[in-house]
Amino acid sequence: MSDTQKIWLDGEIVDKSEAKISVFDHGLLYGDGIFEGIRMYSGRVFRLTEHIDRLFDSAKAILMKLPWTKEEVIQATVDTVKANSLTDGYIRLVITRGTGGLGLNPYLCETPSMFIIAANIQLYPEENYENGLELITCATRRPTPASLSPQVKSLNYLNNIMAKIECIQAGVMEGIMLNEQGLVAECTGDNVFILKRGVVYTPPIADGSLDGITRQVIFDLCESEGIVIKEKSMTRYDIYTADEAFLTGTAAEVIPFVKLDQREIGDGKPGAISQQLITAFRKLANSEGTPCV
Ligand code: PXG
Repeated sequence: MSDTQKIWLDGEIVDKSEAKISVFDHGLLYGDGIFEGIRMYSGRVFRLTEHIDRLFDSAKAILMKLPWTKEEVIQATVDTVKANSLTDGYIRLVITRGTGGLGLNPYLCETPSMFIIAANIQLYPEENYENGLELITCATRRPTPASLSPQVKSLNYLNNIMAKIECIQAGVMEGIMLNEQGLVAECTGDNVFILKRGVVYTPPIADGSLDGITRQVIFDLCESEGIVIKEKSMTRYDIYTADEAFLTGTAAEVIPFVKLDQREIGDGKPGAISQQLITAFRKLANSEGTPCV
């Protein structure tokens, strides 16, 4: 994006060069804040209400009182997209705890700050959708929901970043993260699905994954496409021996993976049901959403 990029910051649209927050903001000092990553297709924001609902749930869970209504946040998002004349892209909505002292106490912080960035998106290369990704299992575990709920999309992503470093060092783009019991939770920024004997399975969110918006889209699409889908706790064995496997996320959309820890999944090629869901997802993403024109 060029220097003319416009950022929404605490109620104003400002130039990228003017979009600054304090070094005393607890979002920066402690990762005390929340965010959403949202996509837009063909001039419409995809599942915007669902993202804003999740953002407000994150705020409630961390006792952050927001000075905006959901309608105002939706309007701010649309205004940011318009200010950047975007039709397709990625929207990052961030809310920080606000400025405070050099201590953890969030009650001493002033009002939360919100900024919204609307940008072009860097996608996985199309060949990854055609040939499928290779994954590893990361040694870094997802923390138990008893210490921090994975539903809170917080500004502290170090756990996922540690796992992402492992992926990059291994020469792959994503990796499976297990919970403390060794059950499959999710990937560093995506949810996990497998297909076995015609049924799609994904781990229950209680096993340590984010309740992904795209994950929910897969449940909707399976229903409309007549595909059986179930939640099931799984170990790596279930993935190694699956017929097909794919990931979902706002950035990745629906993308097949064909290898985990050097085991080929199925015949090592993206499966028919995965491809059917990719096609159905793309059709849906380009046909619904909150208009920004
Ligand atoms: N798990 C985690 C830990 C995530 O961060 C997902 C699953 C998928 O959820 P959605 O709601 O997007 O279907 C996420 C979302 C990025 C990026 O910049 C990451 C996400 C979303 C948007 C951008 O890598 N992660």
